Amino acid sequence: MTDTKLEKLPESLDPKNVPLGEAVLRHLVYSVGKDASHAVRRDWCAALSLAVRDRMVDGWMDTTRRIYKEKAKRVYYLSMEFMIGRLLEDAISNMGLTAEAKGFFSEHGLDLQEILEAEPDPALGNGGLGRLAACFLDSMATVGVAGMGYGIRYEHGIFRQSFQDGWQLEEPEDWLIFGNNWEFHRPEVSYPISFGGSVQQDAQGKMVWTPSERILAGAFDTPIAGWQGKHVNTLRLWSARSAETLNLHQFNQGEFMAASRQQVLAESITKVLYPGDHTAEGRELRLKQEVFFTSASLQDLLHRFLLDNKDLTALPKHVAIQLNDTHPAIAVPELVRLLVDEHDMEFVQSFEIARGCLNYTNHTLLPEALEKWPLELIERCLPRHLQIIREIDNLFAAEIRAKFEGKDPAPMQAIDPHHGGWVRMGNLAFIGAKRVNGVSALHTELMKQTVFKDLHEVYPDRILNQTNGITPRRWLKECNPGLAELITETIGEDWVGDLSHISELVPYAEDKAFRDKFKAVKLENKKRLAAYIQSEVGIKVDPTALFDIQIKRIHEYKRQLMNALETMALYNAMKADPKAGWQPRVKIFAGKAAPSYTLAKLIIKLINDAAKVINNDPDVDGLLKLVFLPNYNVSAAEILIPGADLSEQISTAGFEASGTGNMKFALNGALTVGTLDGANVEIKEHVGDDNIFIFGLEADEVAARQHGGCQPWVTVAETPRLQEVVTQISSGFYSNGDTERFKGIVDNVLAHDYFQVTPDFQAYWDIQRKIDGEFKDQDTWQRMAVLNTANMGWFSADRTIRGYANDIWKAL
Ligand code: Z16
Repeated sequence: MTDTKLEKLPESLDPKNVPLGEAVLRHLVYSVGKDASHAVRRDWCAALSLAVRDRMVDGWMDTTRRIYKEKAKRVYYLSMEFMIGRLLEDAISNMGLTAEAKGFFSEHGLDLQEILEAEPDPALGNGGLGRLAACFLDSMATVGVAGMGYGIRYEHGIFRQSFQDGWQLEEPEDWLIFGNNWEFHRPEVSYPISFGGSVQQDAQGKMVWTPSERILAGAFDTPIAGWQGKHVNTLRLWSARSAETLNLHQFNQGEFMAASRQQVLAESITKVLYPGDHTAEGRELRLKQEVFFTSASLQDLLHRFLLDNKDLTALPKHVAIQLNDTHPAIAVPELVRLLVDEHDMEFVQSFEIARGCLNYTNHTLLPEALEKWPLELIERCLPRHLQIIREIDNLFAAEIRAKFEGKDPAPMQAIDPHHGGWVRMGNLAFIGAKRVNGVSALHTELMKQTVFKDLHEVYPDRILNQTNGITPRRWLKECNPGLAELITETIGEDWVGDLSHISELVPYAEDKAFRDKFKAVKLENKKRLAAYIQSEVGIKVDPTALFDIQIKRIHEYKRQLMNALETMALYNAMKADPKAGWQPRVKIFAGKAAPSYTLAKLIIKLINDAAKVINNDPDVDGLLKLVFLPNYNVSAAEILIPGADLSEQISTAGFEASGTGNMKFALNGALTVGTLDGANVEIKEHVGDDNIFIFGLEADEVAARQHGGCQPWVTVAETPRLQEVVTQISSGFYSNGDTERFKGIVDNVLAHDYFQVTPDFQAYWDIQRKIDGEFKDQDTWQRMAVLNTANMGWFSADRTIRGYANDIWKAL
């Protein structure tokens, strides 16, 4: 640091002393370099972002100073994914600048909403896991946890989805193409990350790793302001570059490609997000991504710790690290390696330190999602880490043998020696963690009974639950301004910073005038959604129909197929008797399928093909529409969720760890049709049995059926509406007579049906018809809708973060 007398900046430089509009104009000209008369929306968006960012910086530095002064415990949230979505509205809203910004732009004949929409949507994640990390950033800053997010600055986020003849097409996403006005590049913050090579013992007996490849991790910081901007945390994303400089000699000889080889190889590490959501990606590049951001983050946090501490044994007192799934589980051996190899500590003590800081969140029980790496790959890329993993495994085995006589530690160890040898990252994370948590009450129980049964028996105090939550700022205040205003004018604004206050709405469920206003807001939101549908896919829908929405990644266990089959059965029934007084419905789907998930992509094609038939059939015009919206992302969710009447949460019981979309819908006054799965169970407890539509098999029944042989073809034969639909699909009714196209789906349902679509179909049909009836009684429906909004306070991510802070991090 330089020696300067300059401690406090002159008042005149404080951005708060300049009206926001003036700051925007100054940035437009002097930062963006555009004349107001030539500026396009994107330029205004850039100028506004920079002006708002200026307002955040003081709070950001204050927060840093306060953390130092108070020696607050630091929390590091390590996540491969942060699905942050657009940041400008969040920043304006949390900084209390909405009215000022709106006013300035309308004075100049511009619409703030349109300028907000010019911001690209950073989609640095696949689904719930990445969005949860983003909600946690907002809540850590709101609650006042000294938290920092660490992740990867992917050049390309999740692919952009479009449809070609109803088939999913994947195109690269390019969020950085016009620059990123939120981030601060920190060229001076850079750490080496090593791979390959070999390990030798030196004369003192110390292990010395000589890597064959070295890459640099560079830091990019985004400030994250909590509600009312008092506390501003940092999201630090790492970008890879080569440690080698350009080979000028080769370059001058005209060998341009060869000269740039090192750069290209290094930069490939942070090029693109892997698009699999529930599949472990066994590729070397994925392993390198995981090591890359985990090692950079650990080096960075150790460096920060050592700025004002000398004794690394005190690390667990000052630092808590949360591993978001097993993706950063290499942190267990990496932290030990840094302590032993770089800071000359003993192995056993180093492992105790690691086990004092690290915690692991599990997000799924699906076996195909549990990461495991071939020993051969770990040995080749990370020879020193493999040695340390073996040492940790030995220490763990000794601990088990000492505590439990006759217990075989082998099935619990990180290394599975069978079939060529594997490193099981879930086991490694569990062994190296102080606390392990699930993400809903049911999921945590199932963790104890299934994947971590044996480890739970030997460490019964390690597993605990932290039910997921969502930030009410983005998922109510910003995405649903109409409802937010109605709530605020009814009970005041406290709910934004403390969602438990929303329960003050409960008595208003009995107030007819309030219900009518609530319904009017919903109708406006449905009109906005109808306009969005019209512009995206050209389908006209009636805003007074029942809007029934299922939006999430496409997966067999989420059972979009069951919803689609029910839609086709409803179509048949309506067509057979159009005058039977049907409740008009709009069935809306959106979601991406992993590019390699053939069956999921076929389900998309089936829905798109069915939409073509149903939407063009005059017999059901005004009764039924089917819509699949392309490129579902955070921005689309912000339009879809406020416009929903019915939220589809119909996963096979026992398979959805929590769900968070379920919470967003219910908070925005949609009723849930769902199974007793994930957080649905807890939503039911909060909103009340009478205000939610629960159906279907329960988790234990599902497990029994999956293990015992069941015969789906028999069930289909016994379920006439389902039988009819299956026959139509296989005879080419939705595929111009092509009987081959959907064979993959039909065969799967008839022969295996692992996810229990056939046994749940009739119950699903029945409850949907019950829903039709209840929707017709709008007074009762609106009463239930109000009670959903009013009873969702507990699902704030602020509550979740307090839970982590109290039970896991000891940081409040
Ligand atoms: C993901 O989004 C989730 C789990 C997982 O293993 C991988 C990804 Cl990318 C989801 C769960 O499916 C969902 O139930 C849960 O709500 C979410 O993680 C956040 O915990």
